[in-house]
Amino acid sequence: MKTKILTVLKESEGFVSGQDLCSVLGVSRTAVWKVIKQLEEEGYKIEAVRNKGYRLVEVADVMTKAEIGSRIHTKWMGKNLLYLPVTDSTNIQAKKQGEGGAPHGTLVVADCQNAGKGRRGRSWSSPSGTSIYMSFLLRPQIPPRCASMITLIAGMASCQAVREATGLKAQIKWPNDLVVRGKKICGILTEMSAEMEQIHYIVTGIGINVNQQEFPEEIRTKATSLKLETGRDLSRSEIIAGTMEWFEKYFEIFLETEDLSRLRKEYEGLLANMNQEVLVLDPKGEYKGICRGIQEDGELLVEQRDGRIGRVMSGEVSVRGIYGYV
Ligand code: BTX
Repeated sequence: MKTKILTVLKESEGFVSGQDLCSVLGVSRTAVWKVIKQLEEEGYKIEAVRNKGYRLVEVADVMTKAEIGSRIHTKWMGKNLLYLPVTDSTNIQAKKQGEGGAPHGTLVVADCQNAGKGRRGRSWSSPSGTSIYMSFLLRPQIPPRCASMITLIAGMASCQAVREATGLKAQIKWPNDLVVRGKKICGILTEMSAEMEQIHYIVTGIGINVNQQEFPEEIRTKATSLKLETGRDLSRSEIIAGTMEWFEKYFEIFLETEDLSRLRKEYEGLLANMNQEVLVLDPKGEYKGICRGIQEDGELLVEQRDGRIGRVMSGEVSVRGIYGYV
């Protein structure tokens, strides 16, 4: 009911009478009043005027299940939503949802993680009250070798959502980071439960630094947040909902071909490495080259000195710019 009241208040330009809210929702005036009080406690500013009703004055960065739910306008992505004020890691929780039979598109969001995970045992700094930690569960009928492409699609979706909400020229650092002006604002971690031929489920986790103003010493020089880059507070719920909408759209295009052939050009338009010199940290030996985009299966194309195009598989190597982080 809270989500419905919020949605009605957001969609109306002026006041909504208490009577209208009661009849739309089929509940008593007292029930409506109680929900309005709860919303105020969560940080919404709601004006209540006798004979006029209620009006939503301001929504800054409220992050609750109702707020996120009222913003997600998708067919299936993020429709089943689990919100946790504190958790170990949303990826761990989404995997539990996967084991428990939760539906395709289930989204887990937390305000704080105390065991946020990066790749290969690294950790993800996850303080409360400022940033986005979200993981979603997918049950696609695709071969396991296609799973790594989901990270790239999640990168496109979050990049577009960040651009829309901030106006910043966020870019993708292949394969799993977003950067703004050469500094990291987002990391993506995809995990999979599968057999040789069949995927049970995939969990993709996205962490975005939104309103953070300080970072731990060890990442201070390479991390930034959307607030530090724009100078204003941003709504985490808006960025989460935007990511869900873009992801659903891109994922459906991906499923048509089970590769990135129809998304490749758009991906390359968002790619920070595009036509830049990169250093490929291949375990068999480092080499430098120019990034020439991606292959249909998501591998990075790197033109070497002799003109040969090398293909870099995600997971095997890291790609760093030669000057600075990107
Ligand atoms: P990664 O291994 O590429 O990046 C981790 C590295 O990034 C760390 O070793 C550190 O140097 C740096 N780092 C840590 N925290 C931050 C931060 N907040 N901002 C910028 N740089 C940072 C990238 O792994 C994948 C991260 C996924 C995080 C999400 S959050 C929701 C979901 N749940 C979960 O446990 N992980 C994912």
